[in-house]
Amino acid sequence: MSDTEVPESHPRYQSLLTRHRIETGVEKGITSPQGLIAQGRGEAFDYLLGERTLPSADEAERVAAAHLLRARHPVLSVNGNVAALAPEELIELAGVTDADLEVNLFNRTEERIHTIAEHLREHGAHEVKGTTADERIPGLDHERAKVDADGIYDADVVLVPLEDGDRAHALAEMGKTELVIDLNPLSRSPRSAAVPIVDNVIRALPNITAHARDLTDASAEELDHIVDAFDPDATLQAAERAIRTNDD
Ligand code: PTJ
Repeated sequence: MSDTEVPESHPRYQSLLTRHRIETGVEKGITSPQGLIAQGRGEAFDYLLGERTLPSADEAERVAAAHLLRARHPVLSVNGNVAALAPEELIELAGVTDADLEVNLFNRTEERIHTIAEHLREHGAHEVKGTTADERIPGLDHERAKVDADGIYDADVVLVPLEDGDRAHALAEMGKTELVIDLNPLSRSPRSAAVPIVDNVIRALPNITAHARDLTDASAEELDHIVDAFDPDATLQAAERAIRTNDD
């Protein structure tokens, strides 16, 4: 079934659409089979969050936009799930914030790296990093550690959607500012992030882009103020509260 064959009137339209994108991603060799399991976990949390962007997540998305805009070298890390779910949204955000796109996989194979890079180019990306893999993130085993020297290795700010906990921790240890999108507020990755974004990547990416557009003319002082006023723990607590009590 293609995207267009899901009836828009269906009460769980967005969720069905998302499933089909992931399924197609697996069929095309973009998403790993484990990506299906990650998707299932994400769906459960999204259901508990009411499949909406919480006010606390919207604030975190604005802060993420401010970080990307003031960064020396921002990079958007791309895995097999986000590539299948939101390729155009990723490319748009990279364009608005002048960020690099780098394919960086948990279950790394050269074939999947190239398939994803090609998929992004088909959706309009000019340059996609991740194929050189000439540097390593310290503290991780061989395949998961591979990054481009002029990409994630050099970046000061990295947006990592759906990252595994170990790598999120290792990137933070390298001193990088991590912006992590993850629907599970209890997961280790958002907990090691400077900016945890507890939202679905499908909603989060276009919203970060909208905030970035809004902040394009903001002064350096204004961006600093947005970043400095942010409290990551309060965001995580707000998301957990929303899940437990069904309240913002
Ligand atoms: O393509 P690869 O090889 O890099 O692999 C990517 C996955 C996601 C399979 C890999 O990183 C993995 O196994 O991740 P985990 O440990 O299952 O964690 C995935 C996290 O993402 C979970 O906390 C989910 O709740 C969350 N998640 C799943 N779908 C979404 C999501 N968060 C935001 N938006 C989603 N659509």
